[in-house]
Amino acid sequence: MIYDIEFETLPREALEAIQLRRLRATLDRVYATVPFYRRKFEEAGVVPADIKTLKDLRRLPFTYKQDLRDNYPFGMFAVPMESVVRIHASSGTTGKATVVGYTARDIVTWSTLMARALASGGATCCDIIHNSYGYGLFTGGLGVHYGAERLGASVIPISGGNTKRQIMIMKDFGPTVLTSTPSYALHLAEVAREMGVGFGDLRFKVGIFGAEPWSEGMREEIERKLHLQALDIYGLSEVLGPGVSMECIEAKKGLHVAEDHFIAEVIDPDSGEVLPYGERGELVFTSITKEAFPVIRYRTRDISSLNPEPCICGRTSVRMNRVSGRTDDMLIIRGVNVFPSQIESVLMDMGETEPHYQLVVDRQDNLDQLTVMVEVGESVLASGEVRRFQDMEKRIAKNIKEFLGVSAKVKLVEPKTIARSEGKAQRVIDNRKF
Ligand code: DLL
Repeated sequence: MIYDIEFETLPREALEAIQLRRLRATLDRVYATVPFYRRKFEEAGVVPADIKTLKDLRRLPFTYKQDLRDNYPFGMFAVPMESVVRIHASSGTTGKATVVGYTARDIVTWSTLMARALASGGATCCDIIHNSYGYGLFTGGLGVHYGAERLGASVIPISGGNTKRQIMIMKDFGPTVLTSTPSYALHLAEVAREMGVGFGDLRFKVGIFGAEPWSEGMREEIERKLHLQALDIYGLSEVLGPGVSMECIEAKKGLHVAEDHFIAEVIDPDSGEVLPYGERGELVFTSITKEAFPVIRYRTRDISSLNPEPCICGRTSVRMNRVSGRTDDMLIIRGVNVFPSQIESVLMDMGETEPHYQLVVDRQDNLDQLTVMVEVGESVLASGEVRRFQDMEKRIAKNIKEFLGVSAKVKLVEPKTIARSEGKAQRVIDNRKF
């Protein structure tokens, strides 16, 4: 079903006319209200009035995650706080998280886009949605929740974790749509099997999975183990949250971008040049309807390509191909975004270990496991007390959990055990298969 039949099936010309009108209004607004954008535009020698066509967007400077951090927490909001009704943030050490805000109208926009997304996965008001995305500062839980309510479906706000209870609720309440990260979906299947519950006996027909990279191979595995159709949903807090793009159940081939709200570009990450349709590069988004937190040419670091071909579902928007990786070293561990540099800060702030560390990521029972290997100095080693090492491992793990919100196993190792490199240090060994 197409939720927003008028806007989701606009002829290209009409869509572009809307995009240009909304883009220009957004540019006028950020120039007037966000000192960061005014300064950046001035440095680039452009004023909003210079943007006369959609192609002129290329004249505007990019916005980076670092810009958000530099303006922490609310420096890039385009409305006064009294108009902000919701705040979300991505994980990060204190002072480094990226914080985003929404006006009441932004929440309506977001809910509508999420209702569209759920509907493009075949959900209707008759469905019961089991929402295992985390509720909290992360946009997944509340994003899906508001969309489900807007669609008129019944939503179970189960959030993540407490897996056995989730399986019990699935048996008792009979949900028909599952929303979670793809890795948690596989974990649910595993736990259900251990409990003697077959997904084939549950009522699920579709699962809407995202927030982390996954592959076609993983789609097949999920569909086989969970007896449902697995669809991909994409988004990021800086641009909106979930609902920036979503696959349709008819084609299951590429994610329809909500182009009446976001302009998508794919660029060469090194030169910054805009690439033609079909070529792979870094996704860049400009929001054209958001009030509290508009973003202009935001560099997502996600790698994908755009496909303008018409889709059998009838939607006319451009589709982005599955995100195949990132241009930076950000890891997504159980849905939490983690930069190796954040772990490094925790280690360095504690000052008890050497600056040689490595992060090993594995997937056990379909759950991500992060192990932080870090060298201790000769003097610590000389003390030779096992209890002291164990105590230190526990304290480091506790600090990582506290500052980054991610559970890690910490393993202290002897001096010079971690391979030294001549070029870039290999900080991460990611054994997960996407
Ligand atoms: O992960 C929003 C979201 C919630 C999307 C629920 C889908 C479902 P952030 O925590 O800000 O927001 O993380 C955004 O996650 O830049 C990508 O690197 C990655 N990501 C999100 N969706 C996908 C996906 C949410 N479908 C970052 N495939 C993004 C691959 C994804 N990576």
